[in-house]
Amino acid sequence: STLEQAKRFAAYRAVDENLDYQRHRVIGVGSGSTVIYVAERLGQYLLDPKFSIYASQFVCIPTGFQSKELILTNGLTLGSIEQFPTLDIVFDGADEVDVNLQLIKGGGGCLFQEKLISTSAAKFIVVADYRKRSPKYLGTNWVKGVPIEVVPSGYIRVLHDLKTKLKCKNAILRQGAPAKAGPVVTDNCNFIIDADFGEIEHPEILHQDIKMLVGVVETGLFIDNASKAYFGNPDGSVELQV
Ligand code: DER
Repeated sequence: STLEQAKRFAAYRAVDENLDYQRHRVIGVGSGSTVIYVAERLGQYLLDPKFSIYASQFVCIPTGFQSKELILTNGLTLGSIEQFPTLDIVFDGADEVDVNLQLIKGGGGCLFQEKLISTSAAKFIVVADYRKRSPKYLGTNWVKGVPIEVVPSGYIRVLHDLKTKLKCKNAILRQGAPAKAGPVVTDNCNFIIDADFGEIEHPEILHQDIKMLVGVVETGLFIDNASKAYFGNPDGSVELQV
C-alpha cells in the first residue's frame, strides 16, 4: 500500500542518511510498524559486500518483544541495554511529532523501553509516515490520548489523580480486547492508561505533572529527545524535520 511505501521510504532514507556504518556500532531499534523497515534496511547492510565488514559489527538493542523479533528475523546481532547502556544511534517511530520535535509515543504500548533506549543514545531519529506530523501542538492528529505506563496496583489511583489533579478530560485503562479480554499488559508487566488532554501546548510541563503521580512508571511524552524526524509521503517523497 502507499502508506507502507511511505513508511519504507522514510525508514530507508533515515538509515542511509544518519547511520555512520563505519563508526556506529550499538544501534537502538524501536517498536511499531514503521521501524520494521529500519530493521529491513539494517539487514540489507549486512548482505551488501560494501558494508558487511562493518555491519557484522552492529549490535542492535531492542525496545520490547516485537523489536527483539525484528532484530532476529533480519539476521542482526541482538544486544541488551544492560550490556550496552550507551547507544550510538536509535531509530524509532512516533504517534505524533509537533513543531518543536516533541513526541507522543506509546501507541504500541512499548513506551518505557523506547524511552529508556532513546534517552541512552547520542542521536534519536524518528521515522514516520505523513499522518504523524502535527501542524502545531501534540494532541492535534493523535487523538487517542497520552499513553502512560502504570504499575497495575496503582491504576485506579492514577485514573483518579489524572481527572482530579490534572483535569484530564478522559482517561481509560487500555484493553486488550478483542485479542485478549482484560487490560493490555506491557513487556514490563505493567498497564497502560491513555489520557486525553486535548491539544497540548506545553508537553514538557504536562510530562512532569504526570510523572509525579504515584503509580506512574513513564509517560509517552518524549521531550527534547528526538534529533530529527523523517516523514514519508504516499508519492514517495520524504520530508525531514530538524
Ligand atoms: O508506540 C510507539 O511509540 C511506536 O513507535 C509506534 O506508535 C509507532 O507507530 P507506527 O506503528 O505508525 O510506526
